[in-house]
Amino acid sequence: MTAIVPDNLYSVLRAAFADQLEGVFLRLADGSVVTYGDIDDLSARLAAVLVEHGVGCGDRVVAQVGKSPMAVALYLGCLRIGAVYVALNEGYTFDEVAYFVADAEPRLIVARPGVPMPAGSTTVLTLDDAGGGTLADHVSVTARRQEIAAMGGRTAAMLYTSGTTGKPKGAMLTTENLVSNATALAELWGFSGDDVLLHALPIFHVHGQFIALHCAMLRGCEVRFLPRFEVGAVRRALPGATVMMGVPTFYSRLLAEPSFGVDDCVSMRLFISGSAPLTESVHHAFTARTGHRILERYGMTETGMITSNPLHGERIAGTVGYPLTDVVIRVVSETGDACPTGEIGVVEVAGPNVFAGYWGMPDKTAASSRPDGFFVTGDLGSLSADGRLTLSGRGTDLIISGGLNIYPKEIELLVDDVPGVIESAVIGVPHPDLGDGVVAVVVGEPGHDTEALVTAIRATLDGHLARFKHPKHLAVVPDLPRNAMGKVEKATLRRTYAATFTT
Ligand code: MLC
Ligand code: AMP
Repeated sequence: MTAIVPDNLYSVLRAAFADQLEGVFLRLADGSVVTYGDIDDLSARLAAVLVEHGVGCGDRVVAQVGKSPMAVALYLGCLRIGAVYVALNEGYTFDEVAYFVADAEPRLIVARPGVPMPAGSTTVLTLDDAGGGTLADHVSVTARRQEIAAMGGRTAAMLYTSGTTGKPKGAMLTTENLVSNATALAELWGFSGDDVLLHALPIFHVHGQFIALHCAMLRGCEVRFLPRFEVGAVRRALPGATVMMGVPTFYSRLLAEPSFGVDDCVSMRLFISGSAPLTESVHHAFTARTGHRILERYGMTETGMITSNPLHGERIAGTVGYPLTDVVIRVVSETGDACPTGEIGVVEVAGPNVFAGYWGMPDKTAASSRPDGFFVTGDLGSLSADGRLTLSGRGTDLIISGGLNIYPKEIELLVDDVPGVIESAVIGVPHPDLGDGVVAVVVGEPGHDTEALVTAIRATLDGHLARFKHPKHLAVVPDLPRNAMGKVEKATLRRTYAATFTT
């Protein structure tokens, strides 16, 4: 039976925390708190400010802002009026933001003060990391807007995700996607009103914004809201916390502290990891040091969470567990047939968590799904006899660095344009801190000055490409390895540069 999903995500969250209005929602690093009642009031005022600025149901609001209670309230304010919240990575450059703005055609942009925006005639309001700026100025003089939009927009939020060859695509996430996923996870991971969630993730991605915040709001529990992941701050916030969600880098960085251990984790009941592969060695080292078995789960922007290791039962290192409630997965071969148990193929997924499509790109939407509705993740994996999924890489060249996706093509196109470069190949190789580290292998024109070429490449990337995507190592070589078809052999390059960051 199909569940009836309310139209408005905020009304679902509001109903869940309705008896917690006096309770703490966000506890900031300086000890100040924002209660559920405060956020309800603030998001209502923000909804009014949005309406005053002409934002209506279905309109996009682009936000490239820091992590603050006001940023959370902005998201919730959008939900209240059915506007589509589009969060952008804070590190994106003007050029990158220009693409997103041109594509999303927002009614309103909210950005940090002093950061130039490619806005054209679109209104820009500012929001600094402390919650100040012109957005806050409007909020302070605007009356609370009482009603929640009766009809939420079908798309609640849109997050951009890149492809191997093409431009980034806006993944449209509906109320049903987000409600079904959060409800399943809050249940599966045993969230209760007594939990205290340690939140050190950015809030411009599925992980920190939807998974973490929705789980907390559905149970009305406290969130220790840190501006970013910093080991010292996280260790100070751990006592009293019960759950932490993180990318694998969080765990390897904690382990890199010799004094980190059992005493840090006395109040914790659950450490969750995802967004990138958690190595078996980190999983085991964490257990040895703290007694906690990290619970690894798997997801992506277009689908939210897909599988999870169990809360009770065996959490197996190197596996990502079983499909969530109402989610169906299958592993198929190149011919589209289901793979036998244990055989590696492409992971496909169907369920209420699967997105509505790519914004304005029906062809790309169609190309990403099968006629029977299954979404093709592009991840490779295999299923055990009892339905447990083990991932084994991707069918594409995607690099995942510190939980952030980086597409080689985007970097190669920029590098290839630098005068003096003949061609380039960008790869990800093991990095002890970030999982994958980006390496650019470049062929220069005959007679080039290597140092000058490297400087020119770095200068080109500056300003065009968010810093986290910049190659951590740049090698200039006479030629690239190719197969008989003339295609660059990235597997060979990955082997050649495998030890770049580990020795
Ligand atoms: C920052 N830098 C990175 C980086 N993060 N470089 C490569 N990979 C990264 N992930 C660079 C900066 O550009 C800067 O470069 C330098 O490192 C220092 O910046 P910083 O801001 O001080 O970095 P740090 O705080 O150390 O951040 C690392 C991190 C952070 C791992 C803590 O990236 C992070 O919080 N990652 C989580 C990402 C996330 O939430 N992913 C979920 C996606 S959703 P320079 O050159 O300027 O010095 C998803 C679905 C799912 O995938 O399943 O969840
Ligand atoms: P994104 O497009 O940013 O949502 O990234 C989604 C991708 O992250 C997935 O397609 C996977 O390749 C990867 N991913 C997420 N969780 C895990 C995990 N637990 N293990 C391995 N890869 C993961």
